[in-house]
Amino acid sequence: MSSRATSAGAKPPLYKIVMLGDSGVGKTSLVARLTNPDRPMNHQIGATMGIEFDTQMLDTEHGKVKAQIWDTAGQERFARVLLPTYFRKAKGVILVYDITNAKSFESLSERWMTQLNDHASSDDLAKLLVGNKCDLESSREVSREKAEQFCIEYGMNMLETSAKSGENVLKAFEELIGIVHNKALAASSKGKGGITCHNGTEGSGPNGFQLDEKDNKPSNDSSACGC
Ligand code: G3D
Ligand code: MG
Repeated sequence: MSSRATSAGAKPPLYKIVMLGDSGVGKTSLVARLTNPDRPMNHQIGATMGIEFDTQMLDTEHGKVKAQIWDTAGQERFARVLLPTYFRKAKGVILVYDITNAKSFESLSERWMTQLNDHASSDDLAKLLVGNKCDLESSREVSREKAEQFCIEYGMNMLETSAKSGENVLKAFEELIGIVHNKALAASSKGKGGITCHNGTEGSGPNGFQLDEKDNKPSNDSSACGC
């Protein structure tokens, strides 16, 4: 390991990232594909009824980092109540639409970007647009050009993925976490803080994510922080 953040016995930094997008676009399937890459897609996955998260170690150009990936139901009924908690201390967001469902793409600008701006400090937040279900090319309703236009408008990159085949799934999470980590390193070197350690303390500032990765409670672990 060669990075500054993961040198000499230090635990890798932990970043919270959140999945956003309409119900049915494949958010849960993308997370499952990332965390269990060899498992065939589970067609029994039900609509998520609250908030849940999973963690995954990912590579960046500056070494390994840990992503804590939050996933929620797309239903507005739940989302409205849960959004403040959902976005709290998030460092990155994956905005997901279904390339075979034009409505899911329109929801991004009509609903999800607004909620993002209302509940998250967007200066701080890295964003990636993901067009999922690219294995269903013959049913495509959203052109790449349209998605690219959205990216220009909102200032983010995009990838098309398939949770079914696995195409670009790892790449998408790695791309986002790479942006998040670079931002944190830049903030840290300016003395603003941004890298968060597993014990809930932070390298040099107040903006980190302070929940324990396992149980979502403040951590009591007082092990050494290597940030
Ligand atoms: P959500 O978490 O955004 O609500 P899910 O979406 O992950 O629950 O997925 C919704 C449905 O889309 C599921 O089908 C799932 O199998 C399917 N799906 C997810 N990603 C892909 C993909 O990349 N390609 C294809 N072809 N299907 C996908 P069911 O039938 O269980 O509703
Ligand atoms: Mg889900």
